[in-house]
Order: sequence, then structure tokens, then C-alpha cells
Amino acid sequence: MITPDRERQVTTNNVALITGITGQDGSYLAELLLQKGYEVHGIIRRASTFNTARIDHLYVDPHDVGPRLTLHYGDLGDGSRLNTLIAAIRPTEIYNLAAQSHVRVSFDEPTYTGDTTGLGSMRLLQAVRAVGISCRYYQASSSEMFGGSPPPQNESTAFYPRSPYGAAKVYAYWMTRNYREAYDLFAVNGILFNHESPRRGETFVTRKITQAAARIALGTQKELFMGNLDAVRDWGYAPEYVEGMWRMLQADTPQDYVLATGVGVTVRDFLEASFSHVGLDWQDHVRFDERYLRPTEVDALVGDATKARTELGWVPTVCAADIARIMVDADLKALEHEAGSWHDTPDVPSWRVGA
Ligand code: NDP
Ligand code: GDR
Repeated sequence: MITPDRERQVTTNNVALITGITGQDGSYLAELLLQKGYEVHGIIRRASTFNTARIDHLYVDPHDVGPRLTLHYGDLGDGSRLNTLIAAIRPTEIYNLAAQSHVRVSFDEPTYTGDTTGLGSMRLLQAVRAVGISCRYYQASSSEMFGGSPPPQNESTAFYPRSPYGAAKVYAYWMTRNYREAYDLFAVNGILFNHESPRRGETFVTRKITQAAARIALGTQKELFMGNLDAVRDWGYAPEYVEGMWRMLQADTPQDYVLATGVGVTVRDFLEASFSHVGLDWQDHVRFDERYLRPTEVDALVGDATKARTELGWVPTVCAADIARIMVDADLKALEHEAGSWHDTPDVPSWRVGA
């Protein structure tokens, strides 16, 4: 069950707090930090359905000794709760990964996106300051902040957000810099270009494509409806990017870094790589639906991560075509497992039922 809030019993010198731990990046980062011996705390939202699927495998019996993962209910909308949690946990590193992270949805919910993705970051920074702890702070900034600025984009490129999400991330970026300059906080922005994995949310374009390719190959889906296939993105592999986040907080001085592969690929290219991996021609299955277009599109994002390579020694190794294959294989495996275990009783980890 979820360990109730309590006075923190310090088991290591490294205590990390991750917001957004139930998301793609949060789950990989929690794995990485546990492997490194950190005591890891994550903030999760109360929901009427289970939302811990990506981290259930990290469950450790609270009675065991050693590296430990503890979850706490909270929300970036609730500043007083953030104060209470930071005072109780006293983290040495905070990774702020929580956000309404879907660009197209941000056009439907601009106010909510601004409140969570923008103001939420400020609430967390303000909680650190109010509690008065000394810690290092990572802000999940995004290549979407560059938006309309042409590639290649690096740390000096002008911001030109093209969505409510991008604008909210620009606000959070500047608040992070302001807290660094005004209050001498070790606070950094990781400006990450798109990164994907089998744990990617199902409505982001890569996962939507790989899941459809797997379903079509298995005969459970016929068509895939898509928006703009001309968009260019710089797709990297999420496990490598969380390593970059950690490296930013181990640096001697707080600085902002771009993480990217430097290679631009169209949505059409990603379709080709995914469908051909299962012996299909994507053009036989993909149809256009304008509902997947955005009022303002970001045409091309291709990052220049020279600074992270030279100063942090961070080098991505997995390319977009590899990622397509990894994700299609994972989706095929999951669907085959699902089909084979139709009558199984679900194995619900005990921590999911805590309240
Ligand atoms: P996901 O969408 O997979 O995860 C978002 C996380 O934020 C989830 O754990 C979600 O919880 C949580 N969350 C959402 N709203 C709130 C809230 N109000 N209070 C507390 N938690 C909340 O995102 P990713 O893992 O892909 O990305 C991590 C971060 O990095 C995000 O900030 C994203 O904007 C940013 N980013 C991502 C990139 C990418 O390519 N993946 C690139 C650049 C930046 P729940 O599970 O309950 O919904
Ligand atoms: P993005 O990712 O907007 O770059 O934001 P997404 O995968 O949603 O879109 C990438 C590109 O694909 C085009 N596209 C479609 N997108 C979706 N989701 N669904 C479709 O059917 C479709 N058809 C075409 C889009 O128009 C777009 O050009 C992601 C998120 O993870 C952000 O949180 C993060 O900050 C940025 O990456 C960097």
C-alpha cells in the first residue's frame, strides 16, 4: 500500500522527489535513481482508476531495508500540500516532471494547462523557498518552447511557443531561471526534445503509430486516422534522456541544457519504419482526420545538444528507426499477452489500494 506520510527516516544522503512519477519519464527516472541508491519519493494524483501501472514493478515492501520508493498523494495545483510534502521529505534533489503534457489537448484546455504546466512549477519552486531547504531542482522544459524558431535549436535559440502548452513551459522556464538568479537556488532547465519508449502515452504520435501497426498486424484494427504527416521531430529514447536529467543535477554549476539526437525525422518516416517492421505498407491503412491537426503547428524541431555532450558527457545512441522497432515489438508482445491472458485474474499490487 502507499506508505502514509510520516517523518522521513533518512536511509541515504540522496533523497529525490519526483513529480509526474506515474508518467513515462518519471517511471524511468525512478528506476535510475533507485539503481543509484537514492531514497525516492513520488507525488501521485488521486484518481478513480489506477494510475501507477508504469511504476508497479518498482514496488518494494516498506518493511524491507535499502533503497525505497514512497508515494504521496498531491497535485501541482495544491501549493500548501507541496509545502507540507517538501518539509516532511526534505529532498536533496527535486525533479519536476508533472505537467498537462499533450500539446493538442492544451488548445482545448488552455487555462488548466497554464495552471498545471506553468503555475504548478512556480508553486513547487515557491514551496522549496518557503520551507528553506537546500536542494537541487530540475525543471522539465521542452523543445516546444522553440516552436516557430527554425532548426537547429540550441540553448541560445529564441523562444516562439506555438501552443498554450509551449507558452506555459516558457513561463516555467523563466521562473526556474529567476529562482536561480534571485535566490541562489541550484535550479536548471532540461530543454528536452521528443523522447519515446514503450511507456509513451498512447495518444502521442509515435505510440499511436506503433500500437496501430501491432494491432493491424494482428488483425484487430484496420485503419489509423492521423493528422499532419509532414511535421519533423527529433525523436530520442526516453531511458537515455532521464540519465541526462540526472547528470544536469550533478554538475558543478546550475545551467540549462538541450537534450536531443540532432536528427530530424517526419511523422511519415516514423510510419514507414513502424509498419515495414511488421511487413505492412502504411499507405494501405492510414487515413487523414482533421481533428488531429493543431490550430498552430510546430513544423520542425531538431536539436543541437553540443553543450550537453561536451559538458555532461551525454551522448544519445538510439535513433528514431530503432525506437520504432523497439516500440512495435513491445506493443506486439503486450497485445499477444493480453489476448493470451483474457481469463486471468488481474494481479493487483497491494500498494494500488492504499488511500
Ligand atoms: P506524461 O504525460 O507521460 O506524464 C505526466 C505526469 O504528470 C504524469 O505522472 C501525470 O500524472 C502528472 N501530472 C499531470 N498533471 C498533474 C498535476 N496537476 N499534479 C501532479 N501531477 C500531474 O509526460 P512525460 O513523462 O512524457 O514527460 C515528463 C515531463 O517532461 C512533462 O513535464 C513534459 O511536459 C516534459 N517533456 C516531455 C517530453 C517528451 O518527449 N516526453 C519532451 C520535453 C518535455 P497522471 O499519471 O495522474 O496523469
Ligand atoms: P508533440 O508530440 O506535440 O511534439 O509534443 P506528439 O507526438 O503529440 O506530436 C508530434 C507531431 O505529430 C503530429 N501528428 C500527430 N500527433 C498526435 N498526437 N496524433 C496524431 O494523430 C498526429 N498526426 C500527426 C503532430 O501534429 C506533431 O507535429 C511532445 C510532448 O511529449 C510534449 O510534452 C513535449 O514537450 C514535446 O513532445 C517535446
